[in-house]
Amino acid sequence: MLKKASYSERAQHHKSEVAKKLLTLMEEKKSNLCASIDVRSTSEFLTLVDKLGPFICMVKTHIDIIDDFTYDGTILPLVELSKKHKFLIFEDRKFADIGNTVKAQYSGGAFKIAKWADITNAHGVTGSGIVHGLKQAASETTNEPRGLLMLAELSSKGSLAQGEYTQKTVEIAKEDKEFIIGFISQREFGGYDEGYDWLIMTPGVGLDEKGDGLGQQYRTVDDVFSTGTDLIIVGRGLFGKGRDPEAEGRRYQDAGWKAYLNRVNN
Ligand code: BMP
Repeated sequence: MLKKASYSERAQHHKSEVAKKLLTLMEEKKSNLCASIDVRSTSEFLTLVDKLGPFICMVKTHIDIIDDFTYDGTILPLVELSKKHKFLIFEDRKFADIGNTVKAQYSGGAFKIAKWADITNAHGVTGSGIVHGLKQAASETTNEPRGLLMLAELSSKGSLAQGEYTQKTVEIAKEDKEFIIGFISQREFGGYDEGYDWLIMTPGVGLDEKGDGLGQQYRTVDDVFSTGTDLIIVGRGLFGKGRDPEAEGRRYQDAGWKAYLNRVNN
């Protein structure tokens, strides 16, 4: 079993304002659950966010799959809900272009992600310019703190993000201790000796299914915590067909919190 400090201890020492905020909230709400609300309509999206709000520390969006998206109709109520229930917002944009292009994609277009998402993520495939482009966009768009996750590994079958690619992505993350808060990955990458306290956020988590027939691979909550996860990302396990989002929200929150306590107490 890997040993890490408690969320509240890590909040005290973290160099990133966003990471501090998130870790504090996790301890306060006793939740390391991020709900991935991948639905196509604004009303279904907001209804699910409101139902799951009490059980989660973060909402993960794919804002570009919402058919009736408008900034005022989708984003403003989402931000209101984030204040009502106290959670952070993570837009799972998976940026993957040169710095100059991602800078415009992050701050502009219809979505204006940098304005409302506390956290977003990027692939390492184009090199470290992507980090500089996103960081510039954040500072030119808002005074609110923003954080970036690097996609070091993916949950899907046959993912090419492994071995040397993953290691090189971890190297990119070392370039910025403040803006880069951690990884989307299936395990942790150490870094404590060098002064990094990366947050490990893991999708592909499910307590009932093993996969989805389209390459997704699910691991249990205990399994991902045993390899260093700090925060579990769950989508269809919470609101898929026939599921009661409130009951599942509580179930995954409890499972995540137990796995966390087990790690810090042992
Ligand atoms: P679900 O729990 O319904 O399988 O959803 C998982 C979510 O996490 C999706 O939004 C997907 O885009 C995202 N995701 C993933 O499944 N695996 C990864 O490695 C990275 C992801 O962002």
